[in-house]
Amino acid sequence: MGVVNVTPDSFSDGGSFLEPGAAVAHACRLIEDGADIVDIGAESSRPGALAAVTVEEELRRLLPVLRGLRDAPVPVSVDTVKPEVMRAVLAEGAAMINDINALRAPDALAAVAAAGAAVCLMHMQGTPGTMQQQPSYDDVVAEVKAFLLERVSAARDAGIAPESIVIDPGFGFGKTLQHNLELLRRLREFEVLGVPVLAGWSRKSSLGMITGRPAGERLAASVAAALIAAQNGVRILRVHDVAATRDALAVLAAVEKNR
Ligand code: HH2
Repeated sequence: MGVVNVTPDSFSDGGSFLEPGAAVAHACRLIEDGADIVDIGAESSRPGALAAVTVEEELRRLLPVLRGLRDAPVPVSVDTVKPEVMRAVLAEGAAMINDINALRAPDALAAVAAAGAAVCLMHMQGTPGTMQQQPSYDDVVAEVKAFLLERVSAARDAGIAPESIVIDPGFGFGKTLQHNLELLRRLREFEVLGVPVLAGWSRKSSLGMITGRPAGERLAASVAAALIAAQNGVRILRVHDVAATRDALAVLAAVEKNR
């Protein structure tokens, strides 16, 4: 899953693709590089993000990009927490909603169910404004798993097809470095939920803590984390750098094939 941020303030690429033509061109580049899904987001969820984007502004950013990708050869996902935005982008051809809030907003479950769309349900402790202040768990894997199990049940009960549901432990969303590493190490345990697991480690601050590098210099660390996630059973990797991640996955696939 290749990331396209149509925002002025995303933590690693804010402002680069705010103009619709630039966003569409970037999405096409990611598809050429081998992305199987592109994920378009118009509201940053970076830690400490406070200024919520209005529905009107989010749609003003998203709709021209979706129109530009109408004939894209891969499904387009939209990263949003707002049911009004979900309904509008699904009507405009988006195939998937990627919700860092796991469809907890009133009417979000119904919006996805009505369109027969796919969804990614992500775990987050707190809200983007406060989530990194004091993340705390007794058992991070058990608690994230219990939350996702409840959200998968809610999605199924709302009429979302089981084969259209993906889960994500939400790396960096209300988690310390140690929480993120514990989840990465134990990703296989999420397979018991019976739906594909998605992971997003790309350029995240935990990688900065490990390497001491700023967001723009975390490519090697991001690829390493993606590879570990893939080895631990993750089916979808949400990344900014598709070509490099593809190469790493090709090496892993070659090793697995001749095992
Ligand atoms: N991470 C970000 C945004 N959306 N969605 C899922 N499912 N999983 C993630 O790990 C995830 C996500 C943050 O990355 P990015 O979109 O590059 O930054 P920003 O939120 O600042 O736009």
